[in-house]
Amino acid sequence: MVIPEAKEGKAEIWYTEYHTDDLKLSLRVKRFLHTELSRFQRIDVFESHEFGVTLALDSRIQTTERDEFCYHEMLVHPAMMTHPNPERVLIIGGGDGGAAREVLKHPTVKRVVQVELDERVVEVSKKYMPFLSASFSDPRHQLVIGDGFDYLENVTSEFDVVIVDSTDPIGEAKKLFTSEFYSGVKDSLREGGIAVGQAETPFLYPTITKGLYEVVKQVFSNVKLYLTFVPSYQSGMWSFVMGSDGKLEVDRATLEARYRERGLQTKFYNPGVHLGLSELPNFLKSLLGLE
Ligand code: AG3
Repeated sequence: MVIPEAKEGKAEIWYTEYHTDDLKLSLRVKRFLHTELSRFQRIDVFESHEFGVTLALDSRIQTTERDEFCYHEMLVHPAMMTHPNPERVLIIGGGDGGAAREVLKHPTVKRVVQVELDERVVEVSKKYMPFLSASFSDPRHQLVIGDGFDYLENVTSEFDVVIVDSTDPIGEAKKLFTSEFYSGVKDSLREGGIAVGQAETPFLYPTITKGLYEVVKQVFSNVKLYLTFVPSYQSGMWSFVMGSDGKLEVDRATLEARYRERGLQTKFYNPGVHLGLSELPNFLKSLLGLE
């Protein structure tokens, strides 16, 4: 129900994500849409005044109607555009459907396999976030409900791009930040394949970002950390790590040609933004030992 404004005074209901004793992130709630405890986690969907429909898992904001494009486009397109012809793509996690929607924008894609642990996230997203989950009905998309880590045990040389759209490295998602997991990801890639995973905020949690960077660096010959902005995530500064045994740099002319040929429609990503990802602020260069 919509929370009515008080006749006198101001009634305020806030959804608060806790970080440190000195930092919390709160969104004022317009109305609650859904709350449940699934087998794996607590799932909340609410409409917030600032960000619109918002999905949170175990009290951590996963995505919002207003800024989901900042995250999903930047998770998906740098890797997809670095690959000359991505046909088969694996998504691990991402049960809301936003990553799949972006992958399916590339007409080169013949098949997307998505392995999501919690079926309830998919169902809830279908109901409340159709702008993300509509891609689940694309005939090229196949949903597997299960553990991404286990799924990789039986997959060899199948995919051109693997996208890891995980929650924070807590509980079930912790193992998606390990070298055992990324070794499995590497085995699942065909020649020249590219992996990318969300790497949290290096501003607030540099050890997590650096940890994942080191893991990916250990497994692949080439590694690249890049930054984006996601206003509804703590600090707004977010990072991703790409790894490949092929090359990770693409020149402007190639990116522009691919962008045009694939007919991509995007709100955040473009070839110029992509080229800028190769540059990192000094504090991150020193965090990663790149100076
Ligand atoms: N997955 C990464 C979200 C991490 C956000 N963390 C937080 N708010 N504490 C997003 C899933 C979207 N498909």
